[in-house]
Amino acid sequence: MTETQNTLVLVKPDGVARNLIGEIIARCEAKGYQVTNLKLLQPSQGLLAAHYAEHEGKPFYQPLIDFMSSGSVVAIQLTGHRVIEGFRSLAGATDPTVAAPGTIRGDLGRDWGLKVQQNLVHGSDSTESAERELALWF
Ligand code: DAT
Ligand code: MG
Repeated sequence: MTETQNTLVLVKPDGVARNLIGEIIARCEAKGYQVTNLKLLQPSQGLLAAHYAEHEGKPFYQPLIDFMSSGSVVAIQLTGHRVIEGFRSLAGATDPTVAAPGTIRGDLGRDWGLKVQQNLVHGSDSTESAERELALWF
């Protein structure tokens, strides 16, 4: 049975700065998913702290918050059957050096030797995360 599912995709500040918004959305649309909400914003510290609460206390936490507030972010609600899993597959592994070629991070990302990986996109990792994150960003 076809159940519509939503996920939160973020084009991170590195993706926006590198003019990859269109390329990233094109890959989502080419896969067959639908963009059902979208906005460009400069996220507040509060929004980012709530979004990344699970990572508080980790060594990359503050660098991650600083990086995510360093520029504009595009927030996208992406919709389709099994889109949460499907977008994670399109995005590839967290570490862009080992992310498979063919994925967004594998094709377009690299390690810049910084305290936090700049890997172009975020995608929700479960239905619970997707619902929580979409409520935060939209
Ligand atoms: P993902 O974005 O693949 O879901 P995550 O939720 O574990 O990964 O971490 C959030 C972001 O934090 C990730 O996109 C990049 C950064 N990050 C994660 N683990 C890291 C690490 N070990 N070193 C540097 N940055 C890391
Ligand atoms: Mg994550």
